[in-house]
Amino acid sequence: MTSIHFPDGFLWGTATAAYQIEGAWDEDGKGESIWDRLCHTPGMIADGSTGDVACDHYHRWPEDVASMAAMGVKAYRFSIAWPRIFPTGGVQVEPRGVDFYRRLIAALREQDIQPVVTLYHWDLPQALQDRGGWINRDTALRFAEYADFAFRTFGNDVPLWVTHNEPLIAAFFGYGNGTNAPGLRRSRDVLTVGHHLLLSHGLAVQAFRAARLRSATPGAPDPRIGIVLMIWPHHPASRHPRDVAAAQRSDGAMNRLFLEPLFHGRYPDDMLRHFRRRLMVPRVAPGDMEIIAAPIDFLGVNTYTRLIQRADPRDLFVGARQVDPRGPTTAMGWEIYPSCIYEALMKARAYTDLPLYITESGAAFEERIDPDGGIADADRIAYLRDHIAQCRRAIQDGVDLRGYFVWSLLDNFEWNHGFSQRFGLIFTDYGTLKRTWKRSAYWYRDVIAENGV
Ligand code: IFM
Repeated sequence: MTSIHFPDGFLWGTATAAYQIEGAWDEDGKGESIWDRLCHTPGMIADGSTGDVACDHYHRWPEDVASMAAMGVKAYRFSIAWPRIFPTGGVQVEPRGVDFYRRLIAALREQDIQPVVTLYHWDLPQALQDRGGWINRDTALRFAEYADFAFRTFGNDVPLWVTHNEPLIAAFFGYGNGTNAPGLRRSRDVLTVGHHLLLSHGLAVQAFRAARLRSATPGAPDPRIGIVLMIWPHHPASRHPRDVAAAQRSDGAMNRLFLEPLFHGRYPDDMLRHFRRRLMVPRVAPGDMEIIAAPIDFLGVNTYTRLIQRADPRDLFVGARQVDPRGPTTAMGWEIYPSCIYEALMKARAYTDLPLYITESGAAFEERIDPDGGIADADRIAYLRDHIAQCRRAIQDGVDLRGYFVWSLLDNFEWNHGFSQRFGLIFTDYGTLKRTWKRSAYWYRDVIAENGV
């Protein structure tokens, strides 16, 4: 295989999210989140597990930071648990939660690892859910206050800020089909939830601009702000016009419904018409779209596979059903389709020429520790290699791609799949919480050192 090199300064990173790794769910004054509540509700998580302990990163973070330093990663994307800082969503600050993130950020900077901080990776304070959660417009205002606090507290030490991770999942899976927290099936409110998430993003961007952050590192660029969207390509199962239209609708719901408001200040007309027939109408107040479309500095793209869609009127939301993958899959059942990276980046570029980052890319496979103590995850190495090659292809075709973040640093709590899906470069033994580098971690260390594959 020929070698592939990346532009100088390309940001090689790893990614995690608070609920998936931290544990310590009720320690040091942390408030309950909607994921705590969902996981404590019997029957909601495939293997009956919870994130109560998860990877115990809350206590073992020095070891995890040391691991990243040894791997040579340039950036670490993690999220702040909102209820760790504001146990009930606002007003009362919990200083022990603030200290935890302050120490983590300082340790990363000491190792020359850039912190990339996501403000919302789905763990809403339960106290806000009790007042309607994201159906209630007030939650967007509370989010802006929390964001403002985070900017003013940690801002100068964080070069890249992300308002939301995959608002699509928070809206459709949290409030639509109920598989994710808060586990509601309120299809008529889903678009309003999505709208309030986007509105809260725009309000946070306003707070960010008002905070006028300056880099703590002399000569380094000042902190920047963006959002992370899930952008997966949607392909029709056949050339039949019904399937083509089905793929357009699912692309509309998953991708365009978020890209268009952020970059064009409006929702896609075809999707508004489609959803109106299903009595799904977002509650938009005058001025909201301008707030949502406020200029940002970069866009993060999470992409893992493609979806092949067939028309199916029984589907509640888009009238489309995913057909079986057309090739080998990961343990999640997701087709291994490296071109998803290229197609997702091209899709993003059709909306913006802002710098882009692949903020998540990775795969779960079934694996265990070999008798010799190693974990020979050749399938993950092949996956990452082929997906990274697609990043290079996009750069060659003019995409301003600035970085690539492997999901995930370590095996962790995969939401409603519990601990059954291992995405990590590092193996987590959930009994002892011992971490063991998989072969892919060593491989990634070499990729970073050589700035290429
Ligand atoms: O684990 C998730 C992450 O929290 C959001 N993006 C997709 C990952 C894999 O499913």
